Amino acid sequence: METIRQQLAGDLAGAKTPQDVENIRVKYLGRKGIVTLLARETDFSKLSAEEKKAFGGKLNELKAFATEHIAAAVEAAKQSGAAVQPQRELDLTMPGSNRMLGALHPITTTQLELEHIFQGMGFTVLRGPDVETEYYNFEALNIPGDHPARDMQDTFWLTNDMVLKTHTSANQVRALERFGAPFRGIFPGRCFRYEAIDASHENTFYQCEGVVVDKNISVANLIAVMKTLLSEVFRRDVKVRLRPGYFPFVEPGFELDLNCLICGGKGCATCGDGWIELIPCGLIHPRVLEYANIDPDEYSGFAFGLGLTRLAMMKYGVRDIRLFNSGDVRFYEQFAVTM
Ligand code: FA5
Repeated sequence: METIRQQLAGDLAGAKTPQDVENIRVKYLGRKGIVTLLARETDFSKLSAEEKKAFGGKLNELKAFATEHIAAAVEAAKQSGAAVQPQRELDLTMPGSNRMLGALHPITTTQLELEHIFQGMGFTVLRGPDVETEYYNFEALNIPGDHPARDMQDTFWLTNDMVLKTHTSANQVRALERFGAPFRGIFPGRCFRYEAIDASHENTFYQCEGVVVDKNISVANLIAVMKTLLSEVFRRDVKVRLRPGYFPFVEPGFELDLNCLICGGKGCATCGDGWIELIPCGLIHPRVLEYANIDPDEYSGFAFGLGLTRLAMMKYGVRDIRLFNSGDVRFYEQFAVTM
């Protein structure tokens, strides 16, 4: 009986729910419960008067112990049950459960915006491959194998002599070969360079190339398109500067720099001297048109290679380019746009 008493106390201590307590009650005091059977199945006729008295007394004690402790546990379970009860009721004033929605990455948002702006100016949007031939990435852009300009873009070479596209200019001749002249198109895409990474340089970043080929295209057309682009993206006055720039696939070539919108042009860790190199551009070199089977005596064109990731930095005030590829949801959540 002492063993039964200890076992019962242990079971009650482990009971967590009203149902647990009910199961214990049945186990000990139910019709076939341990205590019930002990009383029913003991053959009292075989016991002496003193044994009957001693055994009966202990049995009654055990029954009382079981009844009392189980009743207390039932009460306790009821009380805790009562406490949780209201939470199960339907509360119509509760806000609905919040579903987490995916959102567009700020670079994607910027890219879609650019596509929209350029489509409004009659440009076709095209995509080129990330893994590119040496021919389209360099040769067809007037950068032969021994040309020092190859050093301007540290490149990831694959074992099959292909490269991870170092710039979206690699799409220029591909597109012109396919569509011929006249042509107006942009090619947003990912670029890869073996770079020393810092606040404004990544090894994987986005550019948006633009190409216009038609009769009598001049620098004036190029500047008009750049102005429209910048006013539509920023929707306020921004300061830019145009300076000569060298790229073998344009002649003349320019660098269009944006006055840094993070420091207001004072100079900071993002821009260095107050200016961000944003859109190199120029008139397409006649030799590139020839590579694309377009007669440079009949047609001329301009091209630009906008730093899309840097544009997103300026647009959203992101000081460090590394945040874009960081995978840190806390960063992305700040720009959440769902479409
Ligand atoms: C080029 O890639 C040329 N293909 C651009 C061009 C196109 C010139 C058409 C003339 C005509 P550049 O290496 O400067 O040029 O890169 C262009 C832009 O991409 C830079 O101004 C900058 O905004 C961005 N960029 C370049 N390297 C990185 C980098 N490591 N991380 C982030 N952005 C970069």
